[in-house]
Amino acid sequence: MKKAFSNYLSKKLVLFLVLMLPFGAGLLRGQEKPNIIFFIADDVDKYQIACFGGAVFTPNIDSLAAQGMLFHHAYVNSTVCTPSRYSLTTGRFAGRSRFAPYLKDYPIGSQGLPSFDVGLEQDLMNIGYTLKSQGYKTGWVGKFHIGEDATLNGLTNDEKKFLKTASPNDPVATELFQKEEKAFREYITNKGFSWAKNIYEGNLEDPFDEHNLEWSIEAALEFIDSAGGKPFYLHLNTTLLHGPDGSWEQSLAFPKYTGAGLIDHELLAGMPPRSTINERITANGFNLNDNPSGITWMDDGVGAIMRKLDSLGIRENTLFVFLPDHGSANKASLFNKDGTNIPMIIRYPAEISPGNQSSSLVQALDMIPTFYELAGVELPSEYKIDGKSLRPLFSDPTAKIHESLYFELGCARSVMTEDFKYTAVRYPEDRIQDILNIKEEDLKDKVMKKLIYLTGNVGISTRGIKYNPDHLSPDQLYKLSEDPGELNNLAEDPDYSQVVDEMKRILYGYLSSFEGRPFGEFIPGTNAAPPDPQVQEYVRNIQSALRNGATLDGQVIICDGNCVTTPTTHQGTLKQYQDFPVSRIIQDPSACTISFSEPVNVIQVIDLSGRIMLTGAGRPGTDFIMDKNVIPPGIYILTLRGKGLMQTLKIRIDP
Ligand SMILES: [Ca+2]
Repeated sequence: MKKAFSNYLSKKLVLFLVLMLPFGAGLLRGQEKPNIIFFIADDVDKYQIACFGGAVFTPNIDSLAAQGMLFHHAYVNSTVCTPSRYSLTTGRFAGRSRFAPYLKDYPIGSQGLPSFDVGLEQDLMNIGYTLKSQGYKTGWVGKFHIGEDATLNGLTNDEKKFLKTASPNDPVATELFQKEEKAFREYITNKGFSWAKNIYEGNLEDPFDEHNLEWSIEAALEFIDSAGGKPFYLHLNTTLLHGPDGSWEQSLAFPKYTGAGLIDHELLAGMPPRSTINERITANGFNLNDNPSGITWMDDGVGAIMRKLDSLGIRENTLFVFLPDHGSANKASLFNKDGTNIPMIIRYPAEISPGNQSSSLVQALDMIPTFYELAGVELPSEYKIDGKSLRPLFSDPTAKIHESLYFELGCARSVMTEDFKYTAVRYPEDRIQDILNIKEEDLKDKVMKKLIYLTGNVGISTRGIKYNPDHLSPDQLYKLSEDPGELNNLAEDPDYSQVVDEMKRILYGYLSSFEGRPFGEFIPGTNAAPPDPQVQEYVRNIQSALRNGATLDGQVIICDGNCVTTPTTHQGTLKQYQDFPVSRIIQDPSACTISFSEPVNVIQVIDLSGRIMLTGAGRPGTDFIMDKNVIPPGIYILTLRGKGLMQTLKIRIDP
């Protein structure tokens, strides 16, 4: 009722503005090109933002949503930095990349495995060049991480090696970081952006391996000031919240570490001092265990940009978009929860009335065509773009933009409708041979190697496998209305065979739009292959081990004999699970109690439908108690996050 009323109001408002247009300032405003701030965070799950339901202190992001539109069903198309950031810069699926190193790895005509080797093309068909050519000043600040390119005039291998063990106080280390940062500025401006400053090449590196949000925000504020009345586009990439929670807290103690080495003074960048973060979190009634400092720190950066827009009087005509490049707990998988489904917010007072929410299916790369439409850009015919402008949602949050969405990572491709998600994993022939070349007797020691081949790259999808071993299955179908956590694969269920066929047809529609890219039996060609029976047997063994309680230590399945370990929730010690800091689990009739050997900042118990049952924290010497009145006997996902730690484990609470 309330929503219907606000829709009614916003329609009235639009009508009013349309009627006003010929008579006054409305016309003038209509002709102004909007400024655009694309605030791209790193690895953020929805629960880490209060307006999406998190018990955390994020007042600025929440007010951004209150003044604009919040999206419940926004998705990224891939869940590691490089392919997602490629799409957020070009508006294209990463699998379309014509970046030379990607074409070298996967020549046209062969199946592509989009992950860390896609990158920006020489043809400048990206947001930075396109808006610049339309009169915009276009700026890049912060993290880059879109492919490694030999044309970059960066560090030599010897210099990189030196930095791995260099002291942060060594002036040579700072000189090298400055050289690298300068090379990236040149690289980004060569790719068509007007301006670039305070760049991190990718993830944080030794010896300055610490976040510095103020360093990014400082450059962002400088860029906004420098536009001087010209319309501007800012691609603002913070390194937060990448890395485990503990790393953010640690970084607060290093305000002079930057992506250009050591600087001589601490930056404020219009943000509240770092020293006040924790006291503000607790003063506002939040628990530091559930609300690690990094979340509020990131929010402070959003606040500084909002205040800058207000001080220049340009809030009304500035489109401010907040989203992360992907989720955190299930990054490197194609699962929605904590993977592809992201917290996305758009504030644009000129066209979006306050307090709107949309449940329409949208994807993050839709932002690029949205920006083009608002800036009045007509794309050249050679600019291939995916996605659609979200502008219809600004006046009608229920407008339907997409019938389906497409996802890609390594050997996996997914499509999603409002009701179902289908994933196909298809290994190309050369990859199948790599997998089969590992001898069975070597399985125990070489599981990691096998997983690398199975999952497309080191790290790709291993978190997804921990979450649900079915993530390795060649065909997966999940019914989202009943199973939003995508844990119950219905692909082999005869009742759903028609749905599988329909979802495969939708996937085929996407796949057939990629020129020169075969995929499995969908688009036959060169090295593309249907699922291999022998590989499937390996996959079934690994899945069976995981279902029987085996876990992954980093990228390795901890195996015992036949790849099966003891069940995970029985009374006794779990020390055999290295890196999983559980010292003991005690089951009694009323509760299951976990004791930790290391601090854990966030513990979550999630049921198989994706519902969070319990959130807490753990310290050595204190117990985390799962009361059976709160968590009835059954199977759950236990997620632990702490310093240098992110673990997900399936647990069973016995009656
Ligand atoms: Ca990322």
